[in-house]
Amino acid sequence: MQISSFGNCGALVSDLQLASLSDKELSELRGAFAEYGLLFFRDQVLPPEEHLRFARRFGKIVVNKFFKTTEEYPEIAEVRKEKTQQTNIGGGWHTDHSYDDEPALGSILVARTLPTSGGNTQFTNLAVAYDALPDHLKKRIEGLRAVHSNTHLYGENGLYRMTDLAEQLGGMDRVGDATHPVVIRHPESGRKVLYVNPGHTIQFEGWDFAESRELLDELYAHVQQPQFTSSFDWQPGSVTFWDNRCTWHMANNDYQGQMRLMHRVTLAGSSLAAA
Ligand SMILES: O=C(O)CCC(=O)C(=O)O
Ligand SMILES: [Fe+2]
Repeated sequence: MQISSFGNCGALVSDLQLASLSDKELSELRGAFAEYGLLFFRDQVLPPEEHLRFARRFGKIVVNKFFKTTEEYPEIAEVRKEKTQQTNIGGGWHTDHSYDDEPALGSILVARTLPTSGGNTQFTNLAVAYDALPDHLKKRIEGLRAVHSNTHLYGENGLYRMTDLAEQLGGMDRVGDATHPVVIRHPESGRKVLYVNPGHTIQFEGWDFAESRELLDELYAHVQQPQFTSSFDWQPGSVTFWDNRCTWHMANNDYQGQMRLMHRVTLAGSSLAAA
C-alpha cells in the first residue's frame, strides 16, 4: 500500500484493493484517513456488496434522508444526474449531514457511470484552513456555535425542490436543524477544525442572520483558497472516501447532456465537541 499526497488536499492510496483488504491494511488506512481526511483510490473492483462490506469494516452505516437509494441496496444512496437534468446533487460546497446532531463520519463514493469529461469533485481541508486563519478571525469564532439545517434545501419550497432534481428526492417531512461548535476537536486526529459549511450552516447561535452572513462569508472565502483544495478527476474504478468532519466537497456540474451516476455509502458519526 502506497500513500502519496494529492494536490493540496487528500491522498492517493495505491497498491491495494478495497474489496480484499487485510486487517493490517485496514489499520493503515484508518491512520491515513485520520491524517489526510480524504483518500482517493483508482482501479478498484467494488460492486455494491463489496462497497457495503468495506463500509461496514470501517464503521456503522447511516442512510441519507433525502436521496433515492438503489432498489436492491437501501443503504446505498444514488447520486444521479440524468442526461436531461440540469441540476446536480452537491453542486455547491458542503459537508454531508452536518444538519444531524451526530453528523456523518464520512462518505464513500464509487463511480458507476461517468461523463466523457468533466464531473470532477472538488475538496477542501478544514483542519489546514483553520490553522491558516488569521488570528483576528480565530478570536472572533472562539466559543461560537452555529446552526446547521437542511430545510432551505429539502423542505417545502427548498432550493432543491425548485429544480429538476425534485422528483428524485424524498424526505420533505424529515427536515431539521442541529447546532455544533464552530471550532471542533477532530475525534480521531485531535486537530482543531473549522466546522461550518456553505451548504448547511445558516447562522451563528444567538446572532442575527445578516451579522452571521457577513462572518460566514469571510470564513468561506478563506477556506476556498486554492492552497487548501484539490479537484479529483474520476475514472472508471475510482473511489473516494472523505471525512465529513474536516472536509468540504462539491461536484462540478460541467457535463450537461451526459449522465453521471455515483453510489454513496455514508458512515455514522458522533456528536462533535468544541476544541
Ligand atoms: O457527485 C459527487 O461528486 C459528490 C456529490 C455529493 O455531494 C455527495 O455524494 O455527497
Ligand atoms: Fe455531498
